[in-house]
Amino acid sequence: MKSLVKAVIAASFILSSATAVYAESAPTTAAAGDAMSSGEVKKVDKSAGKMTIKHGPLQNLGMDGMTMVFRVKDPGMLEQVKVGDKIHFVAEEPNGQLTVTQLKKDN
Ligand SMILES: [Cu+2]
Repeated sequence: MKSLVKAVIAASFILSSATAVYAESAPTTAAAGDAMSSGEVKKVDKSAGKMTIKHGPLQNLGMDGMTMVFRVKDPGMLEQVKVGDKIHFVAEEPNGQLTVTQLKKDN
């Protein structure tokens, strides 16, 4: 009887740890496609088509938080924001040029 109890306890440990691993990995995979990073606009340079962003971690680029210059995919993005604005954005690196491809001003 004791060995049966041990077997049941062991089995439930295996099941619960397997469930925990699945629960941790699933949301990351699902959200990876359209996850936006947070940032603050530090400079807008319309003539160069660039903006400087103090950004949080950029998971898709494997980059930690820092302040840096980005190109923008659409020059109109530079009209939507001003220095000091808090934003959410997606940056990609299509031709070795870090480019903001999506931009949303925080409310
Ligand atoms: Cu950076």
